[in-house]
Amino acid sequence: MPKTLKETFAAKLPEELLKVKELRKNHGSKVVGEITLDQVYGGARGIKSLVWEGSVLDSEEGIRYRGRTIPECRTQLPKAPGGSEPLPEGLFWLLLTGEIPSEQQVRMLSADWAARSDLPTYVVDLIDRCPQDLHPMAQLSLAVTALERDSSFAKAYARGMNKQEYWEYTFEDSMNLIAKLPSIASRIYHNVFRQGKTTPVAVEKDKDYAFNLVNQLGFGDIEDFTELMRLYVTLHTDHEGGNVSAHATHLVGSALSSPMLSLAAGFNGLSGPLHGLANQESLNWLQKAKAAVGDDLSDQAITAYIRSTLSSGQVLPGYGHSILRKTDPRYLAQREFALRHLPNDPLFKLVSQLYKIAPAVLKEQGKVKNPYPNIDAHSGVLLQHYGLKETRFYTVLFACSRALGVLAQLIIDRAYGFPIERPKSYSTEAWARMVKAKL
Ligand code: CMX
Repeated sequence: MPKTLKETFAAKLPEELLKVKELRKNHGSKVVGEITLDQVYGGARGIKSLVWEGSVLDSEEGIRYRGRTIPECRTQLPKAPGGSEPLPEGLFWLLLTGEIPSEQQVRMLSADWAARSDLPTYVVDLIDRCPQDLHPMAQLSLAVTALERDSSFAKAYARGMNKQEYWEYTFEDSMNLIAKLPSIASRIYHNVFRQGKTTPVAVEKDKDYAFNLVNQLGFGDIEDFTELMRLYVTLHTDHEGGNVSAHATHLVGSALSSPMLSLAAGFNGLSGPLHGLANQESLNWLQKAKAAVGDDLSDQAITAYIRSTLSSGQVLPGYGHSILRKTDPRYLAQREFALRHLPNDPLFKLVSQLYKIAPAVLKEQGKVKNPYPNIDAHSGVLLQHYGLKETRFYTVLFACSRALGVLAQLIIDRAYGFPIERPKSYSTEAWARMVKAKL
């Protein structure tokens, strides 16, 4: 019998802990950077202050998961029988352990998640009582917060557990959370967009995470949609530690709040339009653009429409990034999928034309540091192609994926015994004194 994920992580942990111990013992007092006042006032951009094992983002190349690029992950991670896109289960395994799992190990993880997927009645009732006009992300956050009642970490802490055990309870809670997300997400979807007239079908215990997500939403008969969701969930998991959802989960987790409360904090951050909500905003924008230009996808018509958005003081959703300075490879992976599966979709044609035109128009402004598309410029077009057209739901799908990355790191945080976070702050007067400025 091959090792389970928990056994694999536990087996590697002593070696990993020793590496960190030696690194800090021998180099702990070395200087690793300096900061400017502009960085302090500029959203801490570029300040090196976080440890994040699963992925590192290079401004030119994009994300690498445990050293592997997206194209490498797409070929190396195990697939579903007959499928060609990677299974997100494999990426979760890679993020947590640094190892590519075998097919058998991935099947074991799919089965483990499916077995943990049932929702407690009080969570179902809570979701069902939400008003339909409460944003699906707020409903998701409520449901995840409510799962706190069943947190094994919180219960063990209340009993008085040993610090060495923190990660094991965090692992169990994280596995339960990830497993339940498709059932929560699809319940919200049926309530809000099908007026509660339909309910999600049961999780199929012998199927993978992405299949169950698509199937519970009601699209299980579209095979290509399941393949898309395998890719989609894999691509949205992790984008190193400083983005809002990752950092919020990690920060709240550092107070030893349960994985439920930590993840809910991350989801609340993901709900912002400058972060995860950009996928909703992006498709809304594309639909408005299509309504305005009709079939005229000429360079002139598209340029004029982008300019009208920018001149009204709005951002172009799906473009720009705090760290990336090139086209997001996650965008390119989705583009490749679209070229293969939906080359003639009218909105995909618009997205392609935008990819050609928008960077130059954004550059005209003279202030945008990265005029190229990010992941959110593409995802909505793929979802709407397969019939999932409710843009208000899109960030929930992002969340079902992002949970994998931030919870993998939360388990690592607890295993490494990271302390509560407490950066130093100063008033403007105090900063001014520090740089010897007169106010
Ligand atoms: N459209 C219009 N203006 C933009 C822009 C865009 N897509 N991207 C950046 N800018 C503007 C900024 O608003 C800022 O203007 P001000 O100086 O007037 O405030 C200026 O260009 C400089 O910004 P920047 O340094 O290039 O970018 P930031 O690191 O400050 O912000 C981001 C990054 C993603 C918030 C920004 O590019 C943006 O708002 N993009 C649109 C929303 C979006 O796609 N978000 C998703 C990002 C991916 C994710 O987190 O999921």
